[in-house]
Amino acid sequence: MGMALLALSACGNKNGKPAQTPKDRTVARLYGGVEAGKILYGHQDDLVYGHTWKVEDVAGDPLERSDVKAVTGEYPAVVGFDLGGIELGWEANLDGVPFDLMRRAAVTHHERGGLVTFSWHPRNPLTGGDAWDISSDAVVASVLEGGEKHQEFMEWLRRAADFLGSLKDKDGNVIPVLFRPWHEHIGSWFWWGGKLCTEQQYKDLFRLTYGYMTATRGLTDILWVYSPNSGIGPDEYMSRYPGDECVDILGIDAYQYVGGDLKEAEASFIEEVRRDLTFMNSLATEHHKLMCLSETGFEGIPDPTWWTEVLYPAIESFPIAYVLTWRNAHDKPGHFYAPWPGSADADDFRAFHAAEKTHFLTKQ
Ligand code: BMA
Repeated sequence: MGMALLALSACGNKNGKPAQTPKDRTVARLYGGVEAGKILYGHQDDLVYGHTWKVEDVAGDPLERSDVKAVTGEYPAVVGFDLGGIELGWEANLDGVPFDLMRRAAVTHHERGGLVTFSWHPRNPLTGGDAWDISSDAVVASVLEGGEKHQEFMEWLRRAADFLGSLKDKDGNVIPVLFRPWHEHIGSWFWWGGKLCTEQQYKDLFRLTYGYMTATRGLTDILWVYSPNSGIGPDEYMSRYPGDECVDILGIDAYQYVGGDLKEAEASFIEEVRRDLTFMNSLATEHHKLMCLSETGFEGIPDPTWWTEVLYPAIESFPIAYVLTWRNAHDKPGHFYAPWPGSADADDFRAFHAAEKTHFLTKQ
């Protein structure tokens, strides 16, 4: 914390090497952070609403509000957004964030020196339900080549690509962003989940998405994040890996839950995250990839010392580029994963912010 994101490494044409692309520079910057022993902190939807304020409150403003900044004085280094709804041409996403506002927030965060990551909870193209509609195991097959929904699905990809391609900086260049489609796919709670399609079909879905975005649409500055859910081992983790050519970062989504005793649940969460990051570290080394904790959190943060006593010890000894906690919903008071002014964990989050390994964004 307390300093700008690491300076970009020099680019250019020295020694006949090809010039670095914006993606190369972003990858280099992430490696730089890892080598410096830093973990970037990220928060979903940080700039577009928070625990005490709504999307409408920032619709026309310079996007300076942030629960994280209100508590620590700094923005998160990484901000996440979700594309759910873009596929149908909706004006706002599944959580009510207008795509125009999301675009402005993404570009603003990039221009402040931060990193932007996109997840996607698209509707179910076969049943018309939402991403969580698992009533049919024929959905992935239906969108692949030869499937009855293939043409329609290509339109969905077109709309997502149009949005990602519309994220341009002041000079008109498309900004490099992280994209993390088809996440939490070993478990079976999304239509692309483990029991809903074969390994091959999942890989084909990922590759279709990658191929369309890069080869067809020229969106070559996207950093691709592969993020299965937690609670699995390395074999399951890799069982649906679409290939080194279409993945840049190995992620995992791991949430803390509590059923019985809080301290026991926390101890097993720490153990689980350490187990995940240990095998991912070997895989990342073997496959020459970055790694991250792509989603985490404890809904409602029932333990006011969760940040320094649970999350920090779980991650501090691993070379993860970033950790992202989920959103602070404005319309569901108990659905928050980051502090807000007056939340019980605010002091502890300030200690997490001040800790040696965490890194936030200093406004330039
Ligand atoms: C889930 C919840 C939902 C939300 C979805 C997509 O984890 O936060 O309320 O709609 O993510 O953002």
